[in-house]
Amino acid sequence: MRLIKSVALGLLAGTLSNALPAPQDPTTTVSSEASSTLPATASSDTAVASDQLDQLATYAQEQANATLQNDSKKRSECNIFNVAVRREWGSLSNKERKAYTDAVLCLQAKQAKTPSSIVPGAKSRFDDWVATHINQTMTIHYTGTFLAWHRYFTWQYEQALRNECGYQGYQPYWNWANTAATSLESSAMLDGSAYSMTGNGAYIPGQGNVILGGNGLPEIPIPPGNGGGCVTSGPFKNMKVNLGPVALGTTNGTTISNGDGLSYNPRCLKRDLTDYTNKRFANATSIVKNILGTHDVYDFQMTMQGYPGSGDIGVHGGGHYSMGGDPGRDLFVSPGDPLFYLHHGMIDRTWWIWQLLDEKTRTGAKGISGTGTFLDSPPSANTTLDTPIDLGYAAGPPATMRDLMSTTDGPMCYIYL
Ligand SMILES: [Cu+2]
Repeated sequence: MRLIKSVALGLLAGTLSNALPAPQDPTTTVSSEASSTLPATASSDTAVASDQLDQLATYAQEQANATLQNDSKKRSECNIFNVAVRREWGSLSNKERKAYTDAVLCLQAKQAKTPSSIVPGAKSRFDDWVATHINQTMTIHYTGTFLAWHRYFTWQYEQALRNECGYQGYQPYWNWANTAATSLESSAMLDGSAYSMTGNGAYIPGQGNVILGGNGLPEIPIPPGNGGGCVTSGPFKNMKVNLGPVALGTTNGTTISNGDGLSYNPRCLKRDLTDYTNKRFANATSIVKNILGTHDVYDFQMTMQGYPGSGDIGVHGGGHYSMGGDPGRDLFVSPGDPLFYLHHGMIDRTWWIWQLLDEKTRTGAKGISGTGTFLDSPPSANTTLDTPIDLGYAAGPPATMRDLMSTTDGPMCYIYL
């Protein structure tokens, strides 16, 4: 525990470089074992970063427990006895994994609440979430609401699984550091078994790069993965993606869309699991860099999403683009792949850990930075604690940013293990 405290204290005192061995950037470290296509990652440095991540998570748990036990200042009913605990997919039993995917399939079989006059392609309760994300994409990414909006979105999805589909567990998350250290397809989450989140798509040979960036910024070529086609196994083998595409990056370097993406366009779920992207942008070092290397929320959320022009797509883009496929590579339609919610579970966990290193500041007004539009274009008002977050037909009622800054002091009551 002493080391954990020193990590946090070092951060608070601004003496991080003295308190911790600096995690190395895997892209600049050359290992003799590295293949020519993957970023070289010295395993010892990765191990250091992995340990640091575990220590930081433990510290966050201790902080959260202390807050939950001391309820004099709290405005919610959340306490140490009723707090939900979200866990990593690999730590769930087969029974727990199947309970989760069964609940997702249940949501996909339930009628949509979105009127078909508004979103004709929304055919299921699951699609209500996809439609809401499509409709709000330009006002929830690179905005002041990014972190809180996706926190609420994921939490309401978890609530629907529990309240509408009888799921007794909580939202699992995908620790990118684990799959970056091994491979996506060898993980319990993506091995394609009946107890996975379904695996890769069928292999399509000869794919080219997906090109990100552009529009005046340097291009970021993302190599194809080792799938690309329809998924072939696991619980979501037969699922239909009904909405989109809106801005789907393809492996011939183009982007395709089907108008506003709201019409009915049923097709298979495609994946193109891309270890390169996971290892390059969402490894243990990049996660720790987010948490320890950033001192204000502006830097935290920009590092996470990637500073435009930096050539880095951050852990957020890293997770999304390592799923690949359709709708995984579509910024608008990405919640159409059920893996989205495990990815955003980890985004939220990373924010949660970072917040608990300086809880008062980072769950208050100073924990918000940005406006209501994508990179403030067109210019819009600053996001504040009073800014409403409305998930449309997916879930109500609207919350405010104030409700969403803490996972234990407001309408929500959960922590991460
Ligand atoms: Cu999003």
